[in-house]
Amino acid sequence: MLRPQDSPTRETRTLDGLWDFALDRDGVGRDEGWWQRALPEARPMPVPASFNDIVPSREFRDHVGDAWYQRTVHVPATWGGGRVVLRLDAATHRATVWVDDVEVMSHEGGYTPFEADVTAHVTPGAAVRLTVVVNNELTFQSIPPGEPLPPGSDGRRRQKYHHDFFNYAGLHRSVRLSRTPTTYVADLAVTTGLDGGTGSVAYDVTLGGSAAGTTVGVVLRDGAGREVAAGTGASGVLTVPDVHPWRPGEGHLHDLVVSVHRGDVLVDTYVLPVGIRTVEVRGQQLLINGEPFHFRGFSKHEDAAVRGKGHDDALMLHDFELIDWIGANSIRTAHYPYAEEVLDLADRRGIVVVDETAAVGLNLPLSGGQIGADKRPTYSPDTVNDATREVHAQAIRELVDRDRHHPSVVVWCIANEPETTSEEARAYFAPLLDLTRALDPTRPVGVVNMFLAPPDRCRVTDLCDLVMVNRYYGWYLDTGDLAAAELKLEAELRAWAATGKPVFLTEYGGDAIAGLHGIADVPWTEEYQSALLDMTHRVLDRVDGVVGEHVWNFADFATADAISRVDGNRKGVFTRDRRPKAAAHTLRRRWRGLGVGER
Ligand code: BDP
Repeated sequence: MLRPQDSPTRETRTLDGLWDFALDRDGVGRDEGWWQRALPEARPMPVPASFNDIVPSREFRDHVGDAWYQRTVHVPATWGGGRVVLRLDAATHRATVWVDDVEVMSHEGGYTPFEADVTAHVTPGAAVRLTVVVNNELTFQSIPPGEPLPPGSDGRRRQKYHHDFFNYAGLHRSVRLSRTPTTYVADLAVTTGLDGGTGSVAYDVTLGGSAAGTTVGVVLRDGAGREVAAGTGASGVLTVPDVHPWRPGEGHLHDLVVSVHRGDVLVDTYVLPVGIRTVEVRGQQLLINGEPFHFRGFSKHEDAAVRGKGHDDALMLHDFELIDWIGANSIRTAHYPYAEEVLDLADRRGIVVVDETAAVGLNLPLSGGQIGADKRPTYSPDTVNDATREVHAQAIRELVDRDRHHPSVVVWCIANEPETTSEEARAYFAPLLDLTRALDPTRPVGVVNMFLAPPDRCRVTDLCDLVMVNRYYGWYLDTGDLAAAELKLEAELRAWAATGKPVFLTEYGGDAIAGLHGIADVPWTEEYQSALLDMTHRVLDRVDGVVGEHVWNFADFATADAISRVDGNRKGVFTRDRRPKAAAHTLRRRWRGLGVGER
């Protein structure tokens, strides 16, 4: 699925802004056909945003079930004779969409886009009623999983989930209506290569509509707009002598301009930004353009006060400025695919990305912050099962399809901290890893390992291209005893390194309440958070085969209520409103190589 864009032959309109909104408290909207008329007791709701924190009430924050969005959409009179497409960049966790009285699409999964050709249901020059019902229920057959709890004392529905971030829901990203020609570029597959100073771009164009009498041409332009290669035909390989590659820290992009002609008439044109670069795991190194790359950075979250997981350009830009300020070179999209705008910006700024599905919390022994509280097997006919795996496979297909053209993305991460010690876990993950490689043979793929599955017990990491481990020595283990933590972390990382694969510490860190200080090793203080990072870095610098360090987390973020959480998870190096804690300066000194007293 190609993203909508403006071009000489295409036009797009965003439908962002205030929509009408109604919580479906009693779950009656579908039976009563709410899409057929104005929503009952509608109130305004911003798109994009989570609905949970807009209204100051637990009813909104903790709502479980359906929530309805509606607005009027005017279809431009100039759009006659074209194809009209409605696209939602994300609806968390699933949605059904109506144009007037006609159901046009449904989608499962909260973090990938979906679209429908609605040409037959709209009239250029007239308005339609657009209705979306979003549902936030989590089950063992959703990604991420969850399950219903008995109703609360107020009679309201409740649910439980195993991941450590608030279950925000709603229309988190843009909604767009766009017009394309009826013969159009429907899909593009691009693979880049490098051979010394020569780059290559293999391309394959799929046309939609009637291809009769058309010719396809491509032109590749460098960042300065100069034509560096051209080709004819729907597929081929472009060769670029003296290529300017995309590389970490320098997001040089080319534009691949695809044009479809019928005779002399331009039928459609589509422009895809392309970064010419290679990625490879060789021995214990991860190579970008043949050069060893060391990940320095963070796992993040899409999370902010008021708007929850709603995408916001200002916050995104600010975060990238902070990433630059601190000297990081990479991020991981924990624990779900982020807005496409984030990857666009990472491409342009040369920030490297580990791109993750929303498969988090497939681990029942680790439940509600307690280990061993839930005795059920994670993988069984009644819990995570074959149906879950199919939903998970679809999430992988949609992630790879959406993000395969981003040069910033160098690793696929298909799950965070699942249960991986059982035979069932191996049987669950082996086909998913195979699927990812079949979809994209050009990038390494992995599963993030958690501490209950050390090297001698994990049954999944040996199937991965690299070792990705989250470790909280000094926090959840050896709390307050950094000397003990240092010994254990080193022993474990050495054991992982002995597997012969590159080792990436994908999470480490501890909570700190900004402004809380202490002299000795006192957990929750800014000093302790910094000391824990310093301890970890000493270990990382001693162990060969380590290719990366991603601190958990970039910023404090919201979670479900829990006695171990103080208004959310405080492992941020920045507060939720992006003020640096002491740890931010600690990291900046390391990552920018600053000497004592330098700022
Ligand atoms: C890790 C999880 C992450 C949590 C973190 C924590 O991957 O989602 O937020 O622990 O407990 O296990 O802070």
